Amino acid sequence: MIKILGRPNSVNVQKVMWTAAEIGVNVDRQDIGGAFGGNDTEDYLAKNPNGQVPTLVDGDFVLWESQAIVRYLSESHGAAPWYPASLKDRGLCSQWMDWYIANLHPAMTVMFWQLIRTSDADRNNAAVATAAFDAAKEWAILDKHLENNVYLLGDELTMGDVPLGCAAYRWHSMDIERPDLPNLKRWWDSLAARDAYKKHVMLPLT
Ligand SMILES: N[C@@H](CCC(=O)N[C@@H](CS)C(=O)NCC(=O)O)C(=O)O
Repeated sequence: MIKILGRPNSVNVQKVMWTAAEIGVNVDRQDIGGAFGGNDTEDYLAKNPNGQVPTLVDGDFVLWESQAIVRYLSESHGAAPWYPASLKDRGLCSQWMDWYIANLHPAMTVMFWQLIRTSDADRNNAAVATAAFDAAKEWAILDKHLENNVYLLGDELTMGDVPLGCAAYRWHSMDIERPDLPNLKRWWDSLAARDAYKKHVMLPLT
């Protein structure tokens, strides 16, 4: 069975676990990283030299980088529309997946660390406000796209929704000022109604 090494409250592990659940792949997830530790051992670093989670182990094949793992599972076990049949649609999935990392993840990380992992006394509220402002500009781009699309690629949920979908839970759950982005909210509400998303993504922020 495919193993996923990584703690369930990691957003990057969540991308992988949500994907696996949507496409019906049974995986054996093991608690590594964060409070569980185990990601600084010689054995773990031999698999993933970054000492980060997640890491996939499929027989003698090892893969790290959450979005590479999402693509690997989707291509090996998923079917259209989740793993789109057309090269162009797969390109569009990658576009949104990579856009999330490049444009939204930095600001989302600042907010998460400041609001969830930093004590009230030590919090840099100016940094939170700046990150929320920067992220809102990016979420507005997605909101505009979702004006005419139910999901990122149109009418069907695909692997391209995964990274932004995981981040959307955090965006709507953290104590920040959010502009009204109705299409984004409608898309996120539709994700939040899915069993696999509830089980793997909508976990307490810790
Ligand atoms: N680019 C990597 C980033 C992985 C990453 O930053 N993982 C974090 C958790 S979200 C981590 O391993 N932190 C250390 C730990 O959990 O101990 C990916 O997408 O897989």
